[in-house]
Amino acid sequence: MKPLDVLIVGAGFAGLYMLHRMKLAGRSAQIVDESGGVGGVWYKNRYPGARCDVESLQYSYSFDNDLQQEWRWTERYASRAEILSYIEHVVERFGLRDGIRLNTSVEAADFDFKTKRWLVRTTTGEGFSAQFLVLATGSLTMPNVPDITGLDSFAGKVLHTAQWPQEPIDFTGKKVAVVGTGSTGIQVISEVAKYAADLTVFQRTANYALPMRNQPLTPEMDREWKANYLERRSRARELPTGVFGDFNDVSALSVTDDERRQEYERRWALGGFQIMMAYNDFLTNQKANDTIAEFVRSKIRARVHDPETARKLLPNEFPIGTKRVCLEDSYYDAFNRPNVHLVALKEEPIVEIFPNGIRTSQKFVEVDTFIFATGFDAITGSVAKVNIRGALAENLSQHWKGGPRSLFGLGVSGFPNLFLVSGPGSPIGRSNAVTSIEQNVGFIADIISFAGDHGYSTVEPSSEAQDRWVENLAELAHRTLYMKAKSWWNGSNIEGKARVFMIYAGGVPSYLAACNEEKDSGFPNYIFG
Ligand code: NA7
Repeated sequence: MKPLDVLIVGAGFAGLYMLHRMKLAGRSAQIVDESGGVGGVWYKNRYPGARCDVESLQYSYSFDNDLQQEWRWTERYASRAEILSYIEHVVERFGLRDGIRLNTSVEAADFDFKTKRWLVRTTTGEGFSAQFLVLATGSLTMPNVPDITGLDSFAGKVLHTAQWPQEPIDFTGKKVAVVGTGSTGIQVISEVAKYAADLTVFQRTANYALPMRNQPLTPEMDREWKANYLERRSRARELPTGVFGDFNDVSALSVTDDERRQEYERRWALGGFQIMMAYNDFLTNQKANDTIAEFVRSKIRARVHDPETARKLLPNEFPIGTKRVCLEDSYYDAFNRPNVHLVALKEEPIVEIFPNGIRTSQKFVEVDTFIFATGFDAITGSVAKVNIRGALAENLSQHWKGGPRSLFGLGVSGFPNLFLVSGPGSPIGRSNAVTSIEQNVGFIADIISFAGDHGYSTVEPSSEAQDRWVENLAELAHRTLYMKAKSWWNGSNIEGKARVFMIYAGGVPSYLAACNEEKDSGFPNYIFG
């Protein structure tokens, strides 16, 4: 077994930064990743149209000012290809390549109480003995494929957006069915609509999608951001989602209808999530939420020509923002094309899939390619297939059956020397993932150093502190409207999964304050041994 200080699982933004920090600290560290390349979620989700919905200048590392000053993004919102080039650049720039073992999955990890080390078995037969095990396995790792009667009998191609083949697929002249209209579905539909002979979209719940207004990043825009990078990064950390923007800290109900409408129009024209920052109570006050939800519906009505299709596309089953709001530039326009059709599954359910198509309660649709954009068993799904055993009788996945338990989303009582980056209970999903990752990795690096400096060989959260954190999470979520939506944030997108809001709902600043206080007071909520 190869001895290491730290074994890191996952070569996405989180794992790579963890490796960098461990190298800087002089620790022996290694990444293993099941994929054939680095990039994590960006490596796997290679469907056409894949793009990040956080602006490229923000969805990038901030830990190295030379890196952020020198890297030149070409678009306001980066495509998957550009993000992957950036990640490859980071790997080269910081000399990380040698520390990454690809095509290697962890099968089992057991904490050995005699040696106080994690003994880790991988699919390649290689074993590791590591003092610390860091799961940087991402939130959106385990694809969800619905169990539809007859799917096995389908004679054409079946694709899931997160398990896309390496070779490009030509949809020209094809009869395509897309199931799912989340962020991913909206992107893939916008793109495939341009080529398919026939595209049928199967929508279970209509979603709110705002204009992305993607555009080339001009030299002026680039210069302006870079001249203010440090202040903007720091201001972002003071805002609820950790994303820099014009956050207006007043209630939507504190202004007149006219003023509010003007403000929504102004921000609509700017694009992106700017409109979600127009007022501070969209997620806590149903009436405030109704004002913006209705504004968005009015924009959808105006975009989609056929009134019946527009009606089906109107989101009205959950408050806006209680599951990830989507961004689009041509999604609603796709439904104005003659080759694109919409099936609203709650009005017209699927009956069965046949070798050459699909029958709904109202018709038969010929299909030669199915695309499932049906999301993920998110956040906890990534640990489900790995047998991780600490001090408890059950493994981590079994331990989380009733809902995940952790302290800060970074560690679990009963699992010594195990860390998670952006685990359940952290602000992941409700924040700029890259900046949350950097902060999480920084915290983990600090606690590992603290343990080393004080001669401790083990560290884990105390069960009392963890109970308090879990209670606090539930309390924060219940002060919001988040539980009104079925989403991957609260587990209700997966049948049988515990319905628990898995994300820290108190906003980035108070999460950071809690982590900083923990560190500054010498990690009192951890047990060292
Ligand atoms: P999401 O946001 O979980 O969306 C999944 C979509 O698939 C959503 O429209 C679901 O409908 C739909 N779905 C899931 N199961 C079914 C079945 N059985 N039948 C029909 N439709 C189904 O995943 P995404 O990949 O789009 O986005 C994940 C994150 O990536 C996103 O939040 C961003 O952070 C980036 P539902 O709404 O549940 O009725």
